[in-house]
Amino acid sequence: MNSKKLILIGLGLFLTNLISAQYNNLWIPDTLSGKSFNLVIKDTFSQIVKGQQTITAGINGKFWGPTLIIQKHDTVRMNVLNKLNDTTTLHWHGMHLPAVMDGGPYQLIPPNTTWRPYWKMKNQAGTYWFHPHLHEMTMDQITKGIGGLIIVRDSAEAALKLPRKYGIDDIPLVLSDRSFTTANQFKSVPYGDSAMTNGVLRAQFSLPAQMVRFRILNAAIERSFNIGFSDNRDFYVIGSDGGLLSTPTTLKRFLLSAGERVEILVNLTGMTAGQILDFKAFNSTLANNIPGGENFPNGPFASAIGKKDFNLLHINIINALSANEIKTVPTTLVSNIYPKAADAKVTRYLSMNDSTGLTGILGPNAFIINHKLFKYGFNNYTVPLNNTEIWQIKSTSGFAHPFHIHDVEFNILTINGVAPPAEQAGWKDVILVKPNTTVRFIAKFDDFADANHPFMYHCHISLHEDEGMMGQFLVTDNQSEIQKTPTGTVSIFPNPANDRLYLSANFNWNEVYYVKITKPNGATVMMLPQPEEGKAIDITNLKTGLYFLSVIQKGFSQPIVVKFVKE
Ligand SMILES: [Cu+2]
Repeated sequence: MNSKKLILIGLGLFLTNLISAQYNNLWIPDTLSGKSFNLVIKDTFSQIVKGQQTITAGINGKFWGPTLIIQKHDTVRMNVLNKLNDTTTLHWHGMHLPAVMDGGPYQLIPPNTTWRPYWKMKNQAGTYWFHPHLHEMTMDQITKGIGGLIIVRDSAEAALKLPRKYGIDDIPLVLSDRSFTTANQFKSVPYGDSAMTNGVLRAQFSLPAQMVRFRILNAAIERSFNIGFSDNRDFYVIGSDGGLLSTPTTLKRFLLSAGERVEILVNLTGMTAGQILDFKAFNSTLANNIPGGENFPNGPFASAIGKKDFNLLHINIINALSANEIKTVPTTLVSNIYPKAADAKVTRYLSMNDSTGLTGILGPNAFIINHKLFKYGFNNYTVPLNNTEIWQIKSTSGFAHPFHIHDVEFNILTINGVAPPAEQAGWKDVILVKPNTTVRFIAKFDDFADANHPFMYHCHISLHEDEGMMGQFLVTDNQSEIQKTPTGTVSIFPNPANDRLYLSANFNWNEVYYVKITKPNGATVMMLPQPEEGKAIDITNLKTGLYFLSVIQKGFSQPIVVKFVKE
């Protein structure tokens, strides 16, 4: 071989490395499976850009958190320890559960406190997530990276020929965007200058030449992503927020808004190893009033990728894993039974508005719902337990807002009077309501929520939510007012205690709504929503000393307080 040829080969290798150096390998979050999950939220550092590390927050890690894999019908127990310096909350987005377990803005977890919610998984197989929901701090805490995915599995999904090898042909893709200071730190802004996939800038990943499944979450603060592929190939939507559709639907573009999830199949069969493909956001075609479609040259809503097309994942094709991998899209998926409009007991009329003149914490430009800013302690609706209801969301705002409601998965009846497109006709918990648009959806409300722990509905653009574009509702079979002073008594044994604590009450245990353990200085160390009767409270991790244990009875605002000593 002559030297000229060697130089050319060397140059070729150099260029290849240079090209791949543009990209960073996609990070796939670890999985946790089972019925009990330990989640530690903490401040940390992460190497996101070259040079100085970025101050981040993560769950059991440096940025974002593990993917929880949960079987339908299992009772799951969460041990959430807040090691941040600030109070936070952890909301189980899309989960059908009692409000006291929901992790909304009323279920505060102070620093160094363990919160132990539990619930029976009623959701069907699908992609859900969890994230902080501390009012006025949601945007900051999500920006730092706190969150994680939940994959629910069930027998109906397991019976289908779908890719489900996590991280191999079933790929979690968490889309967001960030801006950095010159010192590589996150800016808490509605729009970032760089797209981020699973916490990675300019992500690349190798995918086999076969049918591949993407579970895509929009975890951005404000931006929507108009997803598609660089060669404009078809993809197949198989699932929306609350589970699989009845049948797949073929698309080239899908507009995914903040908080929303979509599951798609992309058929890479027939491609050859070494080929490349880009998964992109085609945001240049978005209207100015769609999040991400603005093209401000400067100001708080300007960003380098506003109204532009940009990459979300650079895909390097590798050989199919075997000759008998899935190559076709199923013709049908699951049979979904939605509530019927005729079963609705009431229609509630909500509107999303521009609040010219109303001043929120972030200034006078807040968007609002029903012409009111969110106010702690103010209840907007009381839904009778087990009611089927139609909610109509009418936008008078000049900007599109992704409407999200807690507790239920809903089914869209109409958008501006006509049936929704197939990809939005399944179970949903977020819907982008565009200007001059009216969305009607139906849902059944069968989880309890009282004024101590209400459910929320809000715009899922965290900035708008923090500004007060939110409301709350109760779900109750008992319309009576919350009373102040409880009459019951609670006893603790053993006392002093070493590792396990048992409680008994002189009233029906089902009335126990909340148990909280605090130190004499008032600092909370443990929060136990609706602890089960006869089940020991594990206090192994408490330091020795005196503690106060408060029991809140359903329907009362003041707790019953008893003391105990940890030996
Ligand atoms: Cu909004």
